[in-house]
Amino acid sequence: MATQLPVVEFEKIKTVHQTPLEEFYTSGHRTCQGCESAMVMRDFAKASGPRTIATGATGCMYVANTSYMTTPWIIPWMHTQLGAGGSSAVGMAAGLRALMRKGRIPKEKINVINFSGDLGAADMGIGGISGALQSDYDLLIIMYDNESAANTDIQATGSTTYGAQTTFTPPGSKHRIMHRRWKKNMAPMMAVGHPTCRYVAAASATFPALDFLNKVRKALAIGGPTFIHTFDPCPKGWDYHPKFSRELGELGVKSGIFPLYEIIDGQVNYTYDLRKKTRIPVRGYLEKQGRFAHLIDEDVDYIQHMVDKMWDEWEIPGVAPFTSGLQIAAS
Ligand SMILES: Cc1ncc(C[n+]2csc(CCOP(=O)(O)OP(=O)(O)O)c2C)c(N)n1
Ligand code: SF4
Ligand SMILES: [Mg+2]
Repeated sequence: MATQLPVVEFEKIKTVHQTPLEEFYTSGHRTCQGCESAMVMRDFAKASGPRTIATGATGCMYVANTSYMTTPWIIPWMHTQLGAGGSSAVGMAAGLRALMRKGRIPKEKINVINFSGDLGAADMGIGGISGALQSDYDLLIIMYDNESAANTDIQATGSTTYGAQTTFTPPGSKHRIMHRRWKKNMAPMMAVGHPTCRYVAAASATFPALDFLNKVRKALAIGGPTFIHTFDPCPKGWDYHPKFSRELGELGVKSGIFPLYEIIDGQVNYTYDLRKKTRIPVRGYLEKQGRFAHLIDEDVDYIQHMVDKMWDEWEIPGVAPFTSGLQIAAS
């Protein structure tokens, strides 16, 4: 039986001035200048507050945040193996529940948050995350997506944008495009298959302001197993000057290549609703990044076509591609 915990109200942050000043991820890290994944760390810790325990799968956000004898974490933090994000969160939540049931620690809501990178979550750890989202534990899994295995020098993952140059997919004279897979649609995949998971979101740390902070709060307030996928420009892997990180996040959202939404109890709520706004051409997003420098017009047109299809033809625009139009003939 699940231990009944006191309900904690997480207030919505309505303006930038209402953002808590306290930091729980602070100096002492060695992430690159302009690293948006580091912003994701800072923001989730800020939004969730001091009664939080984090587990982090191997990746940049483990390695760059735990250089020898230094760490930016103020909240308790534990490293877990690459691909073990889901099981580490379940283990942590189960341990806390057992300690509370036995009266060893007071009954209170302690936020259990796992962060895993795109390789760690969408590829290697997808099974463990699925198991965690099918549990009845209070936990939040954040897939921070810098679109590569960044820590090991930018290898392609299932989350890398079509056409991107990575160390696994270098453009050559014979094959201009080596990465020919379309990005995995991770958040809806988690929402569709896990009825126990009442909150799933796709978020961006810096555009629009407060988007991610409030999504973390909503996930924790709704409780149970929850999942957020973030969109994290990475100056090293995407090959651009660090000063453009926020701008690239904005261009990615405004071009529609990374839709922002929440799925709460099966209801889709667009948090930057591109059904009602004019999308900017995806070219403006692609041409600012060295990883796409080898693309020619027909490649950009193809990516634009795929993004248009997502928004104009999908059953749930930008979220899910299913249609119910298929007629199966009765024999
Ligand atoms: C089982 C296992 N395989 C490979 C590695 C080597 N490795 C360490 S970090 C990493 C990349 C992780 O990529 P991602 O999850 O996207 O996080 P990022 O580095 O991009 O932050 C790899 C392949 C490992 N630590 N463990
Ligand atoms: S390589 Fe990318 S994800 Fe890793 S620390 Fe640098 S900017 Fe951040
Ligand atoms: Mg990554």
